Order: sequence, then C-alpha cells, then structure tokens
Amino acid sequence: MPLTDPALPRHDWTLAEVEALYDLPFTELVFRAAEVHRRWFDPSEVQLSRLLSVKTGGCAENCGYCSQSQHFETGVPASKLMEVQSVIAEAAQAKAGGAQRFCMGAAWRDLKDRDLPKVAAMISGVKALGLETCATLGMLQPHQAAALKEAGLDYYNHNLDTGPDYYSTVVTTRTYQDRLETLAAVRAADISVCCGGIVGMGETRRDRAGLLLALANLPEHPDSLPINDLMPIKGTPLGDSEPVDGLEFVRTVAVARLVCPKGVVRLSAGREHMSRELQALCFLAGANSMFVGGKLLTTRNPDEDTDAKLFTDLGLRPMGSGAAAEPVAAE
Ligand code: SAM
Ligand code: DTB
Ligand code: SF4
Repeated sequence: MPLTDPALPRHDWTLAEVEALYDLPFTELVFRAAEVHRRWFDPSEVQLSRLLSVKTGGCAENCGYCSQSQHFETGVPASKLMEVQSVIAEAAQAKAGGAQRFCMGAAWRDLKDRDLPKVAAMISGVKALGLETCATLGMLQPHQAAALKEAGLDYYNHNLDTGPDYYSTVVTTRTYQDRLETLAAVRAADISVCCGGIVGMGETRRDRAGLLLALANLPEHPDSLPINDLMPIKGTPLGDSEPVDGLEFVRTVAVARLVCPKGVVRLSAGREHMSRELQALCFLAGANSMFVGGKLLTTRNPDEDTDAKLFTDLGLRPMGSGAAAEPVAAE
C-alpha cells in the first residue's frame, strides 16, 4: 500500500492493490472505508434517486441479467417511449415523495436521433420541476450527449457492470470498449458520470476487483457509483444465480469507497432482499445514495414507509437537506 493519504483520489491502482483491499479483515476494511467516507461526506446524509422506465422491454442487447432483453422470455412486455407529460407527472410525484434526482431509463441498445427531441423534452421538463436529471438510454454518440446536456441533463448512467474478463460471459452484443466510448462522450459533453456494476452474476472476487479497478482508473472517477445486487430474473441466463454473500457485498461497497473516495456510492438494486442490518453495514462502509420508491425499472424496491423507518432508526437524512444530525431516540 502506498504511504499517501488514502482519502486522496488516485488513478494508478493495480489489480493486486484492489484485491488486497478486498482481502483485509472485514472490520478493518469497513473501518478504513468509513474513515475515508467521513473525509469527503457527512456520513448521515444519503442521496435519493427515483427511477422510471420511460421505454420498457424489447431491447436488442443480450445482457444476461436483464428482464428487458428481447433475447429472453421474461414476461416483461415491450412498450413504446412514454409521453413527455406522463413522465413529468411521474417526476412531480417522485419529488413530492422526497426524491432529489429523477433517472429515466430506456431499454435501448443506443439512442436514435429520431427519439432525441422527445427525450430532450422529458429532461427539460423534469429539470424545470427543480429535480436533478439522470438518463440511461444505452450507447450515445458525442453529438447526442451534447444535445442531452443542452436539454438540462445532469447525470448519465452507463454501467461497466463487471470486470473486463467476465464481461463477455454476461453480454455478447457489445464490448467493454463500447461502454468506455460512451462514458468518454458523456464526460466530453460535461455531463456527470454515473457508472458502476452488478454483484452476484457468478463472477469471482477478482472480477469484482477488476470492475472497481476499471472504475478507479478511468480518467475521472464516476461522480455516482451504483453497486447493484443482482435481481434474479426468471427466463434470463442469470435467473438462477447463487446470491452473493452479504458480507462480500459490503466489502464491494467498502472497496468502491476506498478506490473512488469522492464518488457517491449508491446502494442500488437488491435492497428489496437485503435486511435492514445489511443495508446499515453498507452505509457504514461508505454507501451514501439509494433509489427510493417502490419500484426500480421492472422490479421491486422497498416502499417509502419502509425506507422512512430505516432512515429514522439509523439517524440518516437526505443529502443536502440542511437538517442537523439528531440523535436517534431509543424506544
Ligand atoms: N439500456 C441501458 C443500458 O443498459 O445502459 C439502460 C438501462 S439498464 C437496465 C441499466 C443498468 O441496470 C444495467 O447496466 C445494470 O447494471 C442494471 N441492471 C439491469 N438489470 C438488473 C438486474 N436484474 N439486477 C441488477 N441490476 C440490473
Ligand atoms: C443502475 O445501476 N441501477 C438501476 C439504474 N442504474 C438504471 C437499474 C436497476 C435495475 C434493476 C432491475 C429492474 O428493475 O429491471
Ligand atoms: Fe437492454 Fe440495458 Fe437491459 Fe442490456 S441492460 S438488455 S442494454 S435494457
């Protein structure tokens, strides 16, 4: 390990270093991550995002985890791109429910220019409500990224999903390099990058370290780093995957915090099947963002009441809410 300050961002990580972090005793790893977390963030604050699938199903890609690929029989029907006003109405509800950022997802391999005006109108409309905007629409060309920025897009989500060596086991219709090129186009358009991956797809710890290494050695670290626990989808090649051990998931969150110290690490898909205690460990290990509302794109997320109680019991509050930290009252 280098003798430099561990809270300072680096871009020259090696796989051996990332694996060595994973291999630390659990409590030591979580302690180090919690220390780094406190250097850049208030650990009681959690950023809240709400997802909406604005175009569901029928996707040309064959991502082995996804309910929306046309290659698998998952029972998710394909639908057309939503109307702009319906999206804005959903965003207004999300805001009323406490969301700070509204993320619009489309089951597309890539954005088509013909859909750009409608998507741009969605982004502008959501932005006008005072919400941060995020979109995840598949691969982007540089001119499309520039147009989305112009419309008011704050974040673009495009995940590397897993380590480069495991990638082709999960998806064959695109390459890791394709993903990196879209990320570069997003950065070049001055849109904040949301990029992370999925744990629990049958990958090894080395593959998980490979994902975090790829994220850490990007020219700039992702601003937002989602760690998804696989939501197994019947009918997909990964529908019967063995769930990853909870402590290994927490280790992944902690290592993400250590290799991208200033990134907002999102405890993403999979909270629905996590205990409150496991989620608490993730927040201790440096997670400081999550999706709210009862639905992700096509799968379940904890409902608002459940999360409100979790926040009260853990003494957490929405990021930037300005409220002072209050001690949690004992019952
Ligand atoms: N089509 C676009 C794309 O692939 O970039 C955007 C939508 S896609 C559903 C966004 C991300 O959601 C994927 O990259 C993956 O990381 C995550 N995801 C999709 N299905 C998932 C599942 N069943 N469990 C966990 N994460 C999932
Ligand atoms: C991300 O990393 N996770 C979100 C968001 N980016 C788009 C998606 C999770 C999807 C979970 C499966 C589903 O609901 O279909
Ligand atoms: Fe399509 Fe995205 Fe699902 Fe892959 S993850 S099949 S690109 S919607």
